[in-house]
Amino acid sequence: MKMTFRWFGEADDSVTLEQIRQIPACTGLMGVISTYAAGEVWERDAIHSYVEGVRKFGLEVEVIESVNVHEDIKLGLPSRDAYIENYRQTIRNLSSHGVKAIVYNFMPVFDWLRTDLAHPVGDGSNALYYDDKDLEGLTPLMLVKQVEAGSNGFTLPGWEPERLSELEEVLEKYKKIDKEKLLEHYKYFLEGIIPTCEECGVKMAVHPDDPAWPVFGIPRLAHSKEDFDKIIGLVDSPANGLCLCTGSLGSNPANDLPSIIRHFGMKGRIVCAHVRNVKHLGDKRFRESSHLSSDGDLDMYEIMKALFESGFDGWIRPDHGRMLWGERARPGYGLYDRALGIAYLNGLLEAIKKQAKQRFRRILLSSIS
Ligand code: DNO
Repeated sequence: MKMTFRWFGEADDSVTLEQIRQIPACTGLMGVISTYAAGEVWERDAIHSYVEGVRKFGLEVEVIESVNVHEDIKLGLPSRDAYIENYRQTIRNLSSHGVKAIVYNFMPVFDWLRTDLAHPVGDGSNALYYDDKDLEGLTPLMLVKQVEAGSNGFTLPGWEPERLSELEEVLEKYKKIDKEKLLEHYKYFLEGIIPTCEECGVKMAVHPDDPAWPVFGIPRLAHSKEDFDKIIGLVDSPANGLCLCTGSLGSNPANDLPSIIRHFGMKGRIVCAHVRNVKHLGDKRFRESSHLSSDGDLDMYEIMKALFESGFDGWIRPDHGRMLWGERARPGYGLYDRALGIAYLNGLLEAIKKQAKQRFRRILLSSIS
């Protein structure tokens, strides 16, 4: 398991590489090059300067996040073939710079969604928050404006302005798309790109819907064990994998995370993991918490144990953190709480590994005595 950190690039992140490299056990990034709009080819020069800039700090860039899928692909429009070809070229370009995994999502229009980006936790810190009821009376456009206003001047991943500028037009097109149609379009996309991934040695990792249910009546395909079984079955290849995001899936208490992890881990389909905790506050209402098990409703020990015991050997990172100690950063992506998150995950992992070793030693001794 390799510990990593999400980083948006020098011009677009309040956290520095100097700080990231000082976090214990953090060996690399899940990187983002936020200059590209969905559908554009990520050029080799830009990838080169990002990757080389990071490597100077002794960190690896084996995973890239948010290579966004153009809406025309999800909508199944005739223009999709050109965008799929661009995606293939991006995969080739990333792989030529050592990238081995790509985190993406197939959520129509929105990436992750919150109704409050700075919800008071009660101890002076604040965190991302969602209440389905707050969406009542809000149009998608109003929500976008609200998110922009609360984002501390940063662009939030998945909320890139160029992507959302044609929001109303795109939403209108989705009126004709149901879950089955979306799944067909997803299969077409995967059939287009997975052979390229196999040629290049790159694995795709689909991020779950966040929150783990449809919003604004638009279909969503990736928020339960059953959904992921369908997705990995669309194209049966180890390159068609998952980004197991505990906070996204865990927003729905019906998702049993350790069992989901064991299920897909045993199949070798978990490519990477985002590990964080959430506090359920009611029906479709939650607040993000610190990573600590007792601060939220997810059992982080069982989650880490399931990852370890299912033989997961991919990349892991802490996810959204609370805003602490007066830090001013992109909501969810400050330094402090994510670094605390890593320290905690490191501790859990050390204990889990030592327990496994002791158990193994005991079995060995009892078999020879
Ligand atoms: C949320 C992130 C997502 C993820 C994208 C991948 O915080 O985990 O933005 O990176 O869905 O496309």
